[in-house]
Amino acid sequence: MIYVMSDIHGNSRRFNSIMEQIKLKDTDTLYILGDVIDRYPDGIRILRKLMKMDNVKMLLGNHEFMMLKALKTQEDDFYSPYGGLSLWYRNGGRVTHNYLKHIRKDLRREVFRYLQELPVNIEIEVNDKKYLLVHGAPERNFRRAHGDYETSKEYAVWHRWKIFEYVPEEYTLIFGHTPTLNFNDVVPLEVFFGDNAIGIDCGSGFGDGRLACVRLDDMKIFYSNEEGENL
Ligand SMILES: [Mn+2]
Repeated sequence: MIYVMSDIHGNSRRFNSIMEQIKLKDTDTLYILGDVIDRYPDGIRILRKLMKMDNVKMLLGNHEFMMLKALKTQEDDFYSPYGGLSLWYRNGGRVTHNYLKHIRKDLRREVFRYLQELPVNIEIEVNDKKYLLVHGAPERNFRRAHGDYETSKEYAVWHRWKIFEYVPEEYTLIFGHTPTLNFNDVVPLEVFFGDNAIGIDCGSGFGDGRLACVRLDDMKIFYSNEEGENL
């Protein structure tokens, strides 16, 4: 089975709730569309768990991108920011940074090395259907974009794909990054299904959000169990 999840944002309670429900097998694959870290405090812990799982494939999110940019990754000057620290902190990065300061240097380096290698888009096929997995937007749309981004990588992790924007022929886009309340005005947030796009960020990084996971084989959706939801 193929599962897709995004924007966990350090929330281990929600992450564990999904993992208990999907009971991932060695033969399954779980795609994580970035933004494992920041906002809630357990991002690095979850990330290290995911790194050890052979059946997990991850995309870089803008939060991991921000972290890499904000911190020098070479051991000698790990703590010296070379720009972007304030941006990262404004976006919930302080808890992640504090956690990183208290783990072993070699573990930090492992995390950075892993993140630096991550792709920003992945194409997959499930049941003869093609999917383009992205955090923010298809990297190949970069040329069509104006302004704001220096590289296609930066564009792919930061840009918020909009419903009228291009999706490559024959593909269904699966994206995180932009909470689905921008597409579906429902409470609690739900996975959004458009004509050729599926939005799966249900706001796990926020108090009133939840974490979603889609099983592409049969489009079954799993949501984190939230306290008080049955009241
Ligand atoms: Mn994001």
